[in-house]
Amino acid sequence: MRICILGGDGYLGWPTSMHFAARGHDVLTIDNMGKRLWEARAGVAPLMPIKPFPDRVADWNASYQGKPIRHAVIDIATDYAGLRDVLTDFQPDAIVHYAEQPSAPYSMAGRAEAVDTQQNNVIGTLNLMFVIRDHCPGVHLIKLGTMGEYGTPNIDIEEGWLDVTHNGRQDRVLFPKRPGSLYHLTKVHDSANLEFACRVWGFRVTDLNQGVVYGIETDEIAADPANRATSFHYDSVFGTVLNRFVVQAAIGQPLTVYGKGGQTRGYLNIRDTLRCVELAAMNPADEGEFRVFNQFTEQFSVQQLADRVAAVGRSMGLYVTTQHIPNPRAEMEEHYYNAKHSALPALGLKPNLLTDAMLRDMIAKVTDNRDLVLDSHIMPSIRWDQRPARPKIVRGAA
Ligand code: USQ
Repeated sequence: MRICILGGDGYLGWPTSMHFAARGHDVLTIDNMGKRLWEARAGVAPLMPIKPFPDRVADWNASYQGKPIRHAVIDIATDYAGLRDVLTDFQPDAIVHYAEQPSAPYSMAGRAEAVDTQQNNVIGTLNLMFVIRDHCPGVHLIKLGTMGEYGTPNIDIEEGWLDVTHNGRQDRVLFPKRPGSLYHLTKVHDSANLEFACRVWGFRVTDLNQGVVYGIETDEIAADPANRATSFHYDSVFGTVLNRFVVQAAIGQPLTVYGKGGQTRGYLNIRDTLRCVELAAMNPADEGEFRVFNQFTEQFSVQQLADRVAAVGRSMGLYVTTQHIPNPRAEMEEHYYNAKHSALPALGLKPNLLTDAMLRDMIAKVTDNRDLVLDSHIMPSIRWDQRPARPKIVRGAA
C-alpha cells in the first residue's frame, strides 16, 4: 500500500511510519515540527533526546534494506497548497492522520494555547478534507480520535453510534459527546466534520477513538533504540498517566494520583496502536462510511494503575509511594465506565495486555535513563479552573 502518515515525528506517528515501512509499504511521512515547538513553549522535553526529523528518517533509510521512507515538512493547518501538491503527487491508498496537538493540559493553559490547539487540529483536518475531496478521492482516511470524546457518561459507551428510540421513532445517531478539555473537543469537531464528509462527499473514514497509550518500545525501536527512540514523555503536559507513573517509580518520587483516583479510562500498549492502525488500513471503510472503532484493550482506574506500578516497583527493590494530590482537572473522580471495544478484535487484534513483566521492563528501561529525568517536570502546573487575576482599577488615574 501507499500510506501517508501525518504527524510522523510524534510519539505514535514515528513508530507507525517505521511499522508500515518494515512491512514493505510505501511510506510518506509528514510533520510540521509543531510538537517540538509546543514542547519548547511548555518548557518540557521527551525523556530520550530525539534527533531532527530528517535525520531520524535518514538513519532508518540507511539501516533498513526495504523501501525508503519519504518525508516532507508541511504544516497541514497553514499550508494547504503544500499538502495538496505532495498528496496529489503521492496518491496514497490510505492516510493516517495523527497531526494534532495531543495534550489536554496544553490546551487548557490559556487562550493562546487553546486557540493554537483548535486552529491546528480542526483547520488541519479541514484542509485535509478538501485535498481528499478534490485531489485524492477514494483514499481511506484513518483519523486518530480519542475515547475522551465521549467523556464519562452514566451509560455504556458504544462504538461511535447509538441507536435511539424517541417518541416511538427510531434513528441511529453519533454517540453523544461530553469531552473534558478543549483538546478533546477538537477531536469531537473533527469527527463531526468527517461524518459530514462521508455523508455528503462519499468519503471513506475510520475514526479511531483511542484510549490512553503507554509504552516505550515497538519492534522497530527495540532493534536500534539509540537512533529510533520515540518521544516518550513523563512531564505533566504531554506525559500520559502510566508513562508518568513508571518514571516516578524509577526515580523514587511518589506516584501523582490526581484526586480520588477513581477516574477510569481505556488503555492500550503502543504496540497495539500500531497493530490497530494496520488492521484499519488493511480493512478499509466503504465509500460513504464513517466507521468508528474504540481503540483500547482494557480499562483501569488511575488508582488501579498506581497500585500495579507500586507493587512491581517494590518487587524490584524500589521505594514507591502514592500521593493523592488536588486534581488540577475538572473531571469525575468516581463514575460508571463501560465502553465497548469489539470491532478491532473482530478484525484480528490480539491485545498486548498490561503485565507485571511489561511494567518491570518499562521501569528498568527508564531506570537506565534516570539521569535524564528532570524532577521539576513532574508536578502539574496547569489547572482547568485557573482564571487570570482581575486587573486592578485605579480610580482617578490619568
Ligand atoms: N492523571 C493522574 N495523574 C497524573 C496524570 C494523569 O491521576 O499524573 C489522570 C488524569 O486526571 C486523567 C487520567 O489520569 O483522569 C488520564 O490522564 P492522561 O494525562 O494520561 O490522559 P488524557 O489527558 O486523557 O490524554 C491522553 C492523551 C490524549 C488522548 C487521551 C485518550 O494525551 O492525546 O486523546 O489520552 S483518552 O484519555 O481516552 O481520552
